[in-house]
Amino acid sequence: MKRSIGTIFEDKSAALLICASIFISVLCPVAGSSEMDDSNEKVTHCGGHDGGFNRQTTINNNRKSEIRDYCLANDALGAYDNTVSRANHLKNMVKIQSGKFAIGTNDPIFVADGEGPKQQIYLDSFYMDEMEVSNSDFARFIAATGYRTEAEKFGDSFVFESLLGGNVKTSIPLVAAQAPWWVQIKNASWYRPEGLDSDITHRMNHPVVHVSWNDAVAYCEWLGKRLPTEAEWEVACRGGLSDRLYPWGNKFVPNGRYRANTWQGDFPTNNTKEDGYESTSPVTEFPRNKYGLRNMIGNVWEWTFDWWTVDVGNRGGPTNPVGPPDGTNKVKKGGSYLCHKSYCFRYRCAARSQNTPDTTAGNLGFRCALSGTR
Ligand SMILES: *[C@@H]1O[C@H](CO)[C@@H](O)[C@H](O)[C@H]1NC(C)=O
Ligand SMILES: *[C@@H]1O[C@H](CO)[C@@H](O)[C@H](O)[C@H]1NC(C)=O
Ligand SMILES: [Ca+2]
Ligand SMILES: [Ca+2]
Repeated sequence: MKRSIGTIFEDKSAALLICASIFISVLCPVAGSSEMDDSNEKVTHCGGHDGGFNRQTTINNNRKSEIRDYCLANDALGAYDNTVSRANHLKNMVKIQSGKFAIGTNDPIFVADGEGPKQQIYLDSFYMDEMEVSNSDFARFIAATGYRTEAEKFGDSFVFESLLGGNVKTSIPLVAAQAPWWVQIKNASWYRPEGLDSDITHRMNHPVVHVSWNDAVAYCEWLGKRLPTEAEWEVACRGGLSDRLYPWGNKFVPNGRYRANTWQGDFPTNNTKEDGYESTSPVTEFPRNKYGLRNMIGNVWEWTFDWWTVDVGNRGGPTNPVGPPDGTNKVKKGGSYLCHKSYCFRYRCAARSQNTPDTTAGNLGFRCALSGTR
């Protein structure tokens, strides 16, 4: 496998520690989850899903029992109810009714990305997670399955340099001359986002990062869900508005109030954090769009189902498009906390970028979707 280091940048073209995390997420079900729980009317078809465990064969059973032993010893899994947890995940979704939608734009900022032209499409109804998948959500998945992420298997992942502690910084090779702020950090993974001396204890309600496309698919399948297609993602992002840059309109900071976590200041040296965050923010932060979705742009990039192509004619047609039949990279959408207007103005609904499915980085996460009729 060859990871696409080259495209993780906001690019110029424009099991003890694990268990500690799980332990925390289980015992203290996350700031923000009370808010997540108030949405129970929105999903009407919650019962009867059965197909959540397709990836069972990928699970490392030894590790699974290790985690269980440890957690049981610490009475963590005692408080953990897998059924309830999965039902809650299904509740935290909104339904987007079938219909005709426009995606893409006739005013592309990055023409080479295939942002345009605008296309008319039809989508069947689907459900979309209201929020990015959080560390707490992901910890439950690991606790229940023992799944081992690709970053853990590779033994490293990509981290934005200024988020690293001083000791780590001095001993690491830069990833690429044209984007020296990305560094490949040994042992960086979802529960140690900046490497061995980091943890997620104080960010259980932040989006999970350092998860590959394959990891994202495994998580969604565990819940009987799937990744959204690019078209679904973009329709969800637009929140029922047409021809707008952002999920709420065209003005990035309406009434002086930030609605997304991106980069303010000078990239990559001076993050002035006017939106309140240097790195990730809680998945519950920032207002919802009209569909009830948060952080469709900013915070973390989100994997979609589709293979990447810039050719609009090869994205699966006008009805429930699922992208080209094959490819090398998967489409990611929405931009991240590292996106600055001068450098990566990709925190727009029409914007798109790509990575190979095994790529992981500290600004790349996901949310899940579900077909409306199954
Ligand atoms: C760090 O990753 C290496 C593989 O690159 C692995 O051999 C080692 O056990 C890991 N260390 C810890 C503490 O997880
Ligand atoms: C960062 O930018 C702000 C706003 O332009 C400025 O006031 C501040 O001095 C800068 N900080 C550094 C370290 O350059
Ligand atoms: Ca920010
Ligand atoms: Ca996002």
